[in-house]
Amino acid sequence: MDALTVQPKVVIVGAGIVGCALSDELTARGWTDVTVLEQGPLFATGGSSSHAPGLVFQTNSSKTMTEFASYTVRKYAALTLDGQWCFRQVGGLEVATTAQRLAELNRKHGLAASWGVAGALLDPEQCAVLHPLLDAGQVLGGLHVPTDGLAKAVRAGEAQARRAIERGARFLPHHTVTGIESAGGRVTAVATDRGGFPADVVVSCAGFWGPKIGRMAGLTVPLVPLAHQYARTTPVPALAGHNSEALEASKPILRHQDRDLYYREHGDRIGIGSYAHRPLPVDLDDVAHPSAGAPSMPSMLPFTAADFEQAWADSQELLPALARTKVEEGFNGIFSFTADGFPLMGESPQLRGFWVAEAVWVTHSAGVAKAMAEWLVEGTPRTDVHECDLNRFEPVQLAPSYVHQRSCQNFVEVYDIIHPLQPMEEPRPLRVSPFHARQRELGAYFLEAAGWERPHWYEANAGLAEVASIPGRGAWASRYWSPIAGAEALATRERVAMYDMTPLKRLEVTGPGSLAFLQYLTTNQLDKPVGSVTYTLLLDETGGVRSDLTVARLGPGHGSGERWQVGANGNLDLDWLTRHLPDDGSVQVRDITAGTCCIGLWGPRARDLVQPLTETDFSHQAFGYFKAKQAYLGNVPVTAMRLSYVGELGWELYTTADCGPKLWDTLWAAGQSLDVLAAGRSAFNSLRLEKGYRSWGTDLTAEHNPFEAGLGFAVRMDKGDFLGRQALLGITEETVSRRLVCLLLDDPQAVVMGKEPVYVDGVPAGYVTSAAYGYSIGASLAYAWLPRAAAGPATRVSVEYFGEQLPATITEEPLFDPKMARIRR
Ligand code: FAD
Ligand code: THG
Repeated sequence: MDALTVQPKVVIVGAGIVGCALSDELTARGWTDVTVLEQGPLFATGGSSSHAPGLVFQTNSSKTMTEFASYTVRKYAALTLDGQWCFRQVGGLEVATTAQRLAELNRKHGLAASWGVAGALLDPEQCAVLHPLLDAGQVLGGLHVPTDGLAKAVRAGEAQARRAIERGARFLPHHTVTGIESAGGRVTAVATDRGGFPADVVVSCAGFWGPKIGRMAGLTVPLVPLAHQYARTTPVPALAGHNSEALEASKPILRHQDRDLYYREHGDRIGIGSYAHRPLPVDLDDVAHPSAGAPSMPSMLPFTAADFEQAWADSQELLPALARTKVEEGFNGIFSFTADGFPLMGESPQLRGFWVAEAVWVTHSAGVAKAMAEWLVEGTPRTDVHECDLNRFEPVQLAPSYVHQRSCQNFVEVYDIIHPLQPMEEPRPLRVSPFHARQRELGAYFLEAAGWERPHWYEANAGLAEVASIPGRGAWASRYWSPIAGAEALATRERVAMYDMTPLKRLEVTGPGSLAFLQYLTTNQLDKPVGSVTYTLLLDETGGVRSDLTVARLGPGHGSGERWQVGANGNLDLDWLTRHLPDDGSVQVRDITAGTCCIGLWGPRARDLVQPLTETDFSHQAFGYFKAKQAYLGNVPVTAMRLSYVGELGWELYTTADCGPKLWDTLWAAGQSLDVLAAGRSAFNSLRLEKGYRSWGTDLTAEHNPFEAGLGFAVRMDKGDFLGRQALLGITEETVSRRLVCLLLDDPQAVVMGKEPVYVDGVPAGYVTSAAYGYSIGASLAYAWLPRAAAGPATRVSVEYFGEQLPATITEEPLFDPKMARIRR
C-alpha cells in the first residue's frame, strides 16, 4: 500500500486500551480513515481494560517489552482527560523476602540498566520509608524504579480515542463483529450485527476474544483467556487522609513476587492482585455478551473466595495494617495468556490485510500500538518485534492443547524466577530427531527449543570432564550446565564430534524464478555454480537484519531447473520468504525440517572419519569450504555441506528422517578408532562464540544493520538491487554509531548469561548479548552492543552481574583461529 497516495480503509476491532492507542498512533501517521468497532459501550467497554488496576512495572527480561512499557509511561504521563490524570508516576517497588529473590532483584536491576530504565536497590528500611505499610522485618531488600506507576486504562484509552476522532477516526459502540470478509486472499470488509464495513486493513484488538475474531478470518490466535483475582480491602486506618479521591494513590505500586502478589492504593483502601491461585482458564463461549443486557462487565467473573485465602494471609503478613481490614470486594478478571508470555502482533499468514494486536497488557499498550502503526504505515516496525510476532510459532506450537498447557503454565510462572535456559516442563517430549534413542543411550541432558528436544551435553562424556579440569562458575551460571560441556568443546577441537543439527530450520526453494527471488531477498551473491553454499542476510526495507541464512544451490530438482536449500533461524524466515513469493507461481518454498535430519560432524579428524565411508572425494581440493555435494556414506544418501558453526573442519550431513538412525550409527561405528564423541548445545554455544559467529535473535535483530553487527562481509552492494540495499547506501563499518564487540572478562570464573549491562566510565552504555566460557582460549567471554566511540579495542569496561561490577576488556575478534587455518584445509 502506498501510504502517500492511497488512504486505506482501516477497521479496528475493539475499543480497549490497545484499540484506542492504535487509533491514535495510526491517525497521527496520516491514516485517518479509521473505524473502531466495539461490541460494548464506550469507553468502559466491558473488556479487560475496563477494570484493570493499571500497574505499570517497566522492567522485563525482554528489551522490546521494556521499550514498549517505557513508551507507554512517557505517553500516558503526558495525557490528561478533562483535567484528570492518565498516569501517576508513583514509582514501582518490588520486594524480596527470600535470598533467591534478593539475588533476582539484583539481576533485574541490571536488566533495567541494560534497557535504559533507572532503578535502585534498597535495604529493608528504605523500602519501609517508601511504603510505610510494609513490615520491614519481612523484607530482605527491594528494587525501586521511580518512573513506574499507575495507568488509568479507560481514561488513557478515551484520551487517545479523542485525539484520533479529531483527526477523523470514528468509534462505533454496540457493534458486534460477526464475520471477516475477503476476496482473492485479501480482506475486504467486516460484518457486524448492524451491517458491514468495507476495509482494506483490519486490526483485531479484541483482547481475550481474539481467538473468536481470528476464527472468522481462518486464523489460529494462540492465546488463552484466564481469570486472575483482584480484591479491595475495607479502609485501612493507617491510610486515612493520605490520598484524595482524585489522586487515588501516592505510595509506590508494590510487588511481593515470592507470594505471587501485587498491591496498589485506592484512596484509603488497598487493592490486591493475586497470581497465587490455580490457573482458571475460561471458555470463550461462556463469556457473556455486553449488549445482552445482563452483566455490564463480561470480563468480570464472580470472586471465588476460597482461591484467595492464602493470598489474604500472605498480604496481612507483609502489610500488617491489613489485619485491621477485611476483603470488601473482589472479582476474577479475565485476560489473555500466551505460550511464551509475549503478545501477538502481526499479519495473518493466509489473509492479507488481517492483523492482530492481542495478549497485550496495559503496561505495553502504547508501545505495541506505536510499533503496529509503524508496521502498517511504514512497512516495518522501528522496534524489533520478533519475540512478539504472530508468526513465530511452529505448527506443533499451535495445537490447542499445547497453547492451553503452556499458557496455563505461564500463569503459574508469571512471577517465578526464571533462568534464561529453563525450559517449560510440558508437553515434553514433543519433537525428537531420529537420533533421540541414541542420544538417550548416551545420557543426553535435554533442553527444549521450538518444540525440539536438544541435547545440551552427554553424561557418557563424564569421564572426559574428570581429566580435562574444567573451571567452575557461579551458582546461577551453573544451572543447566555441566563441566562435561567443557570437555565436549575441547574434544571437538582435538578430535571429532557429532552434533545434532536437526532442529535447524531448513527450507527448500524450487522453481524457475528461485534465483531471482533469492537474489532480491538476500544481501550476498548467490549467482554461483551448483554446489555453492553462501552465507547471506535477509534485510527489511530499513536495512535491518531480519535473519542470517546459509543458501546452498543444489539444483536441478525434480523437473525444475533450480533447487536450493536454505538454513534458517526459525518460522519467521519461512513466513518472510512466503510473503515475498512472486504471484506468478514461479517459485515454491517448502519447510523440509521435519522430514529430514542433520549431523554436524566437526573436528580435525572429521575427514579421517568420513572419507573411508564414501567413494566421493572429500579432500580439500575436491570438496572446498562452503561447498555442497550429494554423496553416499555407507548406505545413507546425504547432502553434505562443508561449513561449521563451531569453527572446525567438517560437514553438515543431511539425510531424510527415515535414514537418520542409520546415519548416526554409520558415523559412530566409523569414528570409534578416532574416539568420536557426541556433543551438545552447551559446547556448541561456547565454540561458536570463540569463533565470533553471531546468533540472530540474540546477538542481533532487525534493529541492527549488517555493518554494526560485523556482518558487512555478507553484503555485496555491487550485485544488483536487493531488499534493504537502498537503506544501506552510505553506511560502512566506520560510520555506524554502535558496534557488536567482544569482551574478555578478567576473572575466568565469572561467566555471565546475556542481557547484563556494560558500563563504560561507570555509566551503563550497552548490554551483553551472548556469553560463554571459552574452553579452548581459557577465558570467559561475552559479546555486547556498545556505542562506537566506546568500542575501541583494549577499552576497559565492566559488566554488572548480580550487583557486582566485573572488569572486562574489549578485544579484537574472533578470539579463536582468526586466520581460518583450522577450517580451510
Ligand atoms: P480489552 O480491554 O479486553 O479490549 C478488547 C475489546 O474488544 C473489548 O472492549 C471487547 O468488548 C471488544 N470486542 C471483543 N470482541 C468483539 C466483537 N466481536 N465485536 C466488537 N468488539 C469486540 N495489565 C497491566 O498492564 N497492569 C495491571 O495491573 C493489570 N492488572 C490486571 C488485573 C486484572 C484483574 C485483569 C483482568 C487484567 C489486568 N491487566 C493488567 C491486563 C490488562 O487489563 C489487559 O491485558 C489489557 O487491558 C488488554 O487490553 P485490550 O485492549 O487488548 O483488551
Ligand atoms: N548452518 C546452516 N544454516 C544456518 C546455520 C548453520 N543458518 C542459520 C544460522 N546457522 C546462520 N548462522 C551462521 C553464522 C556463521 C556461519 C554460518 C552460519 C559461518 N560463517 C563463516 C564466517 O563468518 O567466517 C563463513 C563466512 C563466509 O564465507 O561467507 O560459517 O549453522 N546450514
